[in-house]
Amino acid sequence: MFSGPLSESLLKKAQERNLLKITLKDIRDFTTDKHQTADDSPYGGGPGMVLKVEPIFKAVKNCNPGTLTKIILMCPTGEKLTQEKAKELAQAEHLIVICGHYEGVDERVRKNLVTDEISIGDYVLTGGELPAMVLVDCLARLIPGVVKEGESVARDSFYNGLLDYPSYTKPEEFEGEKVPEVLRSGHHEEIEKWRRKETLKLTFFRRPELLAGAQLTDEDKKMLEEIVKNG
Ligand code: 4FL
Repeated sequence: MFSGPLSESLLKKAQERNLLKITLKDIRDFTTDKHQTADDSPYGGGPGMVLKVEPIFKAVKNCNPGTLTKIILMCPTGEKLTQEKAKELAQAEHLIVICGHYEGVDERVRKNLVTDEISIGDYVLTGGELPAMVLVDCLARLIPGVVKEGESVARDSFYNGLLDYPSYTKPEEFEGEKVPEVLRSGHHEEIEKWRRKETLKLTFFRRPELLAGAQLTDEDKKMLEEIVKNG
């Protein structure tokens, strides 16, 4: 579940360039019985299995956490991962990410080990492995040098709290659908205006709640009034 994403494109290059180091640990390697039991049935009964506390503690200790290390548990009950939270976590020198089990993790892991609990959305998966990869990918591209500087990151959807504007590339016409004239005009000021308006339109119609938290200029507000009036 990890080798695919970690050995592809940006994440691979970032590791080769020593911008990022990712180490994988298997909690089963930190068990003591011959069956390498990492989970057990819940106290109080009920269905499902719960990830055991000792192997997780041992695995985390084996990562040599320092006082500044953040120990993150991926779980559906965690704080929702947002670009803002990602920016905060990306400041840390050392992160340890624990992948939960869909049936649960012994509560003492959460209470006495974990510093941050993160959810990637309101759905349940078979485990926290893919969410961990989502988090790693999201944080990796915030490390200076991983994504070409100044380009993508600062302009991304969500980065400035609004949705991104639509993009086009060649061909100029596809199945009768043409690239908007203004983008081919070479008129930079008009292009910027069009893009800003498309950003505001998309955000207004799809994610209006994002507008409340955005920094809007007087020009933006005028454009929004127009959007509200004319669609
Ligand atoms: C973790 C879902 C983070 C969403 C099952 C185990 C999960 C998850 N965000 N589902 N962990």
